[in-house]
Amino acid sequence: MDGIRNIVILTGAGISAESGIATFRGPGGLWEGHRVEDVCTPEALAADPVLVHRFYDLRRAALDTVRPNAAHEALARLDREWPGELLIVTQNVDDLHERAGARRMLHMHGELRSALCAACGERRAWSADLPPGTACDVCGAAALRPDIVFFGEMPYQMERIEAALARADLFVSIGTSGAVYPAAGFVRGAQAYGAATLELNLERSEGSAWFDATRLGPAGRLVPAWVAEVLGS
Ligand code: BV8
Repeated sequence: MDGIRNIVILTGAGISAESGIATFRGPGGLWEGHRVEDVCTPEALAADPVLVHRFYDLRRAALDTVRPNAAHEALARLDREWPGELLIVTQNVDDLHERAGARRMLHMHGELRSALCAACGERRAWSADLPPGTACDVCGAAALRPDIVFFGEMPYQMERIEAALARADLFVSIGTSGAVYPAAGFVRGAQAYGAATLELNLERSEGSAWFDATRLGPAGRLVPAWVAEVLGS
């Protein structure tokens, strides 16, 4: 890890698996009987708002029953102790990174514990159920929706992510299948800027061939070991 100063880390559902949050595309990777691609779209929201709001209400409520695991704790330790630049970009909409103490992070696909007004664009913290037609307390429109980036919608903070990738000396991907873009393409972007790339995943992913190195195993074991290694360097 010599010469590493600026790190970008991408996390996916696999980092939360050992906390008891099901992944999307693993065995039985269905959410309440639905494929994420079928309910995570603006069209699904328009066609069946009750179904889509309920899909996210159930996942939001489940956050009260799970805790960060050793992988989240290790990344929070890295955040506290790493003297160089660090950005944790999560595809996950759970709040386990924050609850473990991570600060230098962002949610590129949105957050369960946030509501977005489809009319005025305001967002606010939200922990309860969010029925369709809930009124926005800023503009008054009955237009609050889950603050989630659906397929076909632009992920959040892409400029900030791209700037961090351009400065990265090391790009690490943890617990993601590499199935969803633009996140799945970050490894190529980082490499184009000269970063070293490392994948930590339970199994080979769709992007494994692009990485300089891939370590296979559960994040709860691999991530603390890697953080100890990089802090020791
Ligand atoms: C956009 C919302 C453009 C929140 C999600 C064809 C080619 C290329 C791209 C496209 C294409 N057709 C369409 C597209 C674009 C599309 C896309 O990529 N589609 C895919 C299906 C082909 N992308 C989009 O639409 C994106 N937007 O492109 O906008 C644009 C341009 C201009 C103007 C406007 C728009 C938006 C994508 C975001 C969609 N929202 N979720 C939610 O409901 O959660 S995506 C969804 O998948 C989740 O966010 C999730 O994070 C994401 C990726 O899944 P993973 O996190 O990787 O989870 P998965 O289950 O797949 O894998 C888990 C991995 O963990 C596995 O590898 C497993 O082995 C591993 N694992 C399991 N246990 C462990 C473990 N690893 C370690 N330890 C363990 N214990």
